[in-house]
Amino acid sequence: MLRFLTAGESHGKALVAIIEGLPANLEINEEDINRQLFRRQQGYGRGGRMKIEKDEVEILSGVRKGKTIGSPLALMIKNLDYDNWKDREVLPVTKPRPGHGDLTGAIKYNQKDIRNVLERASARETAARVAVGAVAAQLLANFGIKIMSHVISIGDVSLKSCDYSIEDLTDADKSPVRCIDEAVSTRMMKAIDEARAQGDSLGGVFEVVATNVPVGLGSHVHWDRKLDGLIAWAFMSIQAIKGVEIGLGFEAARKKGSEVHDEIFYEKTLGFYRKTNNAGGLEAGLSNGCPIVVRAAMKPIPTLYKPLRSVDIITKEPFAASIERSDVCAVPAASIVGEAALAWVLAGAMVEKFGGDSIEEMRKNFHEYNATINQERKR
Ligand code: EPS
Repeated sequence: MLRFLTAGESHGKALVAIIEGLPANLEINEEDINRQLFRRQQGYGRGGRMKIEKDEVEILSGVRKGKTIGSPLALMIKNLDYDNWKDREVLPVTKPRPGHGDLTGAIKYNQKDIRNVLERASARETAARVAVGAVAAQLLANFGIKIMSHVISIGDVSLKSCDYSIEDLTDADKSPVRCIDEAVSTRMMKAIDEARAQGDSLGGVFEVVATNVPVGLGSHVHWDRKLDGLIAWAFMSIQAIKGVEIGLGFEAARKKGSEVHDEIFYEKTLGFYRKTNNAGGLEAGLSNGCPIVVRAAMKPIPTLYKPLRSVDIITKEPFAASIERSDVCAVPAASIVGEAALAWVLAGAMVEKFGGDSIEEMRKNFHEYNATINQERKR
């Protein structure tokens, strides 16, 4: 079983992650982890904090001579902003911001200083998840599985669903908003500028796609083994995500069954195949061999320059929340976190299915499974 934990507060010393259950002899490319961390820090609409941080991973354990050794991998990303905070007098925060975990976290954990909640609830934690996801993606690369993402909409500016193919997604990083259509990108940036000028924020939708996923990851037999359920969980757990769709998603509910289900065809050279992928690569909680397609909706960032009404937790006096700095839009960054989420779930499913204590053992099991499937379908 593959599992991970993260620790660290937004303005604490560092973020750390521990990954347990990786096969030994997996090559770990530190530069690539840093490349993913860099990608998460990009995106039009970020605030002042991203000018301070330059996320870089330090691998503390579990790797020797560039390869995993079977023991837990510990990763650390320093918070450069820590140095600006450590000698500062930090006053207690008593004014909860609507849309954050401030009020409910303070009630639940019996805190009189909201900082004890907001520091951990912060989306800063997603840097650790991206580092973990980058390791997962390196495992998946051994089996030809590739993960990509792009931004579909920001505010009310949206790409049309028929406007792109999976091959186009490799271009997403060229756009400051990670949208593959140049004209739509420009309109998205304009929308962000307008929101910034109004002291407001914007959410949006991003899509993550995994290709070359083998048939049969996950399982139909039990609720907590269903791969679509695990994917939805991972995405919903990303800060500010309010909705997840797989394949046609909510659109499927508006169509007839005959328009939704992907018909099955067979040819000796190809085996079983589909001409459509409305299921988004998942049927009954199992991967069906088609690309896995996940979309997630991110709410607008709740820290606003435009004051929202709230109530002080100590004095109970009403006030209008105002802030020092904030991102206006973090949907492009969230799409990179989404890649990490999908990489993580698929890596877990691969380890569960193909097991093995070393990558060699895992590869052998994978090839044997594929050989069996190929033999069966050519019968
Ligand atoms: C965040 C608030 C901002 C963001 C932060 C998430 O930080 P600060 O309060 O320091 O201005 O920049 O995101 C990151 C630091 C990051 O690395 O993504 C929040 O409240 O969630």
